[in-house]
Amino acid sequence: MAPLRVVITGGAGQIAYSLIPLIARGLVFGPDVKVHLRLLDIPPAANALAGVAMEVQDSLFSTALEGVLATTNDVEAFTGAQVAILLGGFPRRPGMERWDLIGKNAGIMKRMGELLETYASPNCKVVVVANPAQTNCYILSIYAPSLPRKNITSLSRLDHDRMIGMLLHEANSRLISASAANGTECVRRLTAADVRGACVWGNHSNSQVPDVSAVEFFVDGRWVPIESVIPDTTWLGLANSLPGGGSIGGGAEGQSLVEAVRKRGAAVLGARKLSSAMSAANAIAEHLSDWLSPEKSEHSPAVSMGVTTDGNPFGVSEGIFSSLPVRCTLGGDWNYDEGFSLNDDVRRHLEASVAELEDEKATALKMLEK
Ligand code: NAX
Repeated sequence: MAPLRVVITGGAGQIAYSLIPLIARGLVFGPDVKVHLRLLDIPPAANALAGVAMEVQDSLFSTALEGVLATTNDVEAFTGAQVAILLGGFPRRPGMERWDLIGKNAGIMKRMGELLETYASPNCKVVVVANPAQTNCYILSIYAPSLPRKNITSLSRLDHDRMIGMLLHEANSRLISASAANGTECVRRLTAADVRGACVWGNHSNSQVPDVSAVEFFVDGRWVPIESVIPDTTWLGLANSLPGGGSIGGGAEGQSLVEAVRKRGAAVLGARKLSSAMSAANAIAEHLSDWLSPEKSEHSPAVSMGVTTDGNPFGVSEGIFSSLPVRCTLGGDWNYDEGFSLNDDVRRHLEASVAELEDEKATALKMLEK
């Protein structure tokens, strides 16, 4: 069988550097799927890109990797692409307004859309990571009108995973303290597979809506509601901050869960002086593997994905892309998870996030007209 053609834009960037080994080891599309990687970057990054290609060769990734093309020629990179991972974008520079950034990236996405429309496989599956990720999906969908809208997605899995990570951190410390207090043996540590019902709705920005209202943990052989493990509803709720509470769940002192998830990217940036890369690459790998790997289970769990809002059952206005709960199905499709419903608090916050997405869309369109 011909290898799967996977284009990665921003191929010389830091997320690509963490993502390439995951793909090349067969951890994304399945161990039996051969991949031909097409790494694209812009001419000023050509040397760095060549260095990445050298390192790929030196890593002897022979299992899943059939070959690698490193190029600054976008037509060459996109020709025949069956999967497109769009990391390449214009970074925010000091003094730059958010709206300028949206305009610059809208121009890049316009070009990516044209490339997908003209040169990629007609059923190419796309994940947009470059920010503003959801609005970039919208721009792509305009300039790649033949591509089914369901094929265009954006990454909100990192926000989702950040929330799950914080919930697990908090749940495990409470379960371990409770078992120590009872004098019982230490309980089994919960892992991501022991959490269900989580979703991050809306934009990938500070307006995102981390929602734990339907979360359950698998404890002692049964699913139990989140409050029975973490009874602190102030921390869990959509309140903006805790009044002087202690640090729990791995967030900063006094932060609610929602606030900690929203600010996690900034916290990593503050600590590392570089934005999230390892966790972003891992989230992209999970997003793609849930969606496209033939290895996945028939009953995949609900996950957060940036998808078209057209025909969604949650009452989110149509014509944009937003993070919503979906279930991936075998064969590379996904459906909205209708098991989720919005409580009043979540709906109110989501409306604000959707208004921001509408605003970004209008700005991007205006900038493209200039
Ligand atoms: P880097 O700045 O390390 O790499 C970006 C690369 O893209 C650079 O090598 C640059 O030369 C290249 N590039 C710029 N314009 C291009 C174009 N027109 N065609 C091809 N390549 C182009 O950024 P990195 O840390 O890898 O992050 C990539 C993107 O992910 C950024 O836009 C970032 O904001 C976004 N993120 C999105 C996340 C999400 O959850 N949706 C989380 C992680 C990340 O912050």
